[in-house]
Amino acid sequence: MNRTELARIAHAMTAKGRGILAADESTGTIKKRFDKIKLESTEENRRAYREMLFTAPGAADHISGVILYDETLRQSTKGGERFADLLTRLGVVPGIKVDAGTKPMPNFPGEVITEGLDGLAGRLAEYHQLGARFAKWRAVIDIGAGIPTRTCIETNAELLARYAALCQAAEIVPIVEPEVLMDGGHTLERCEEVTDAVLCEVFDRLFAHRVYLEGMVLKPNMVISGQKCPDRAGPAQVAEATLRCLRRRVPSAVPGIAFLSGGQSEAEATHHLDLMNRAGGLPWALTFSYGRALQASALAAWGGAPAQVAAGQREFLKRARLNGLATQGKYEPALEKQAA
Ligand code: 5MM
Repeated sequence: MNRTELARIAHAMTAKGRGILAADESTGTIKKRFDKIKLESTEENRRAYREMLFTAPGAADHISGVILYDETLRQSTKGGERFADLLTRLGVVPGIKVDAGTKPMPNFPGEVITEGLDGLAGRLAEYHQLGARFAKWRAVIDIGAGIPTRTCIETNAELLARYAALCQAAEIVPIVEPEVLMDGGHTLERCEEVTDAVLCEVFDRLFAHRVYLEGMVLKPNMVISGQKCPDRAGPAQVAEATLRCLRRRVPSAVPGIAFLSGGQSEAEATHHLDLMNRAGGLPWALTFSYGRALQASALAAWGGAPAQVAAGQREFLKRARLNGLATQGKYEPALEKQAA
């Protein structure tokens, strides 16, 4: 394992002013996104959409890395440049989603386990050759009546740690993503309790598997009320509870934390990140690794029309720029009113 190189990449991924674009929607997920704009999910449409995002002028000023899906890592621009080469040329680190999605956990109704460890060492070697320098694995923890169970938390944490160790052996920085979902009617307090337990277990297993903390990036949920909670907590409470939870559970050796947006609106996700960075005095960099909160407006503006590429890129650049400001605590909600 080349620790110096792992630490260098992890730092580059979480550098101030920049963050990560999660464009690793699997074929099923991107189809759902395209359904919303009434666009068929063909390989060419998926390629064209990703090209629109990756070639947005100026976006690389605010985007440090892009998480790709297997298909996308093998695709190229219309002009024939491989996406991984294009991103590297722009100073953006290419990454790859390596989990194989979630499956129901036998004997644990309502809970899921992430698959993808079989053959992972071989796949990582190939991905490295194709240009990927970091990877992502997402574990999903749902909150509901009687869940999550200890067994679900422990099993998912163990899988995350084994994945992270395999990545580092292949000189690939692991993004460790334990996502506590914000679906449901739970309170912020319940989300904090579950997120705390999950992060505690994840770092216990990372330690047990001797994962080099300086060479990884954590991608957690924010501590937030469930979408259907009748009395949702405000932005200041979200920022405060999230920082309290992370300070308790994330060692300072971890260079950076890149949040998922998890179903928050674009503006909400940016505002929360900004408030946390305004707090200052944090031992790790705090940035974004958003999927929907970076892409929703861009996808709608593009709509699958070649004539709308520039409009889609403007929306993407706006979100990238505002989130870049939020990593520095320099975002103002009033900036949302400015044209893309
Ligand atoms: C880009 O979305 C990813 C979805 O992957 P699947 O198709 O396998 O479900 C997802 O893992 C994403 O990287 C994170 O959840 C962050 O995205 P959001 O939209 O929550 O910011």
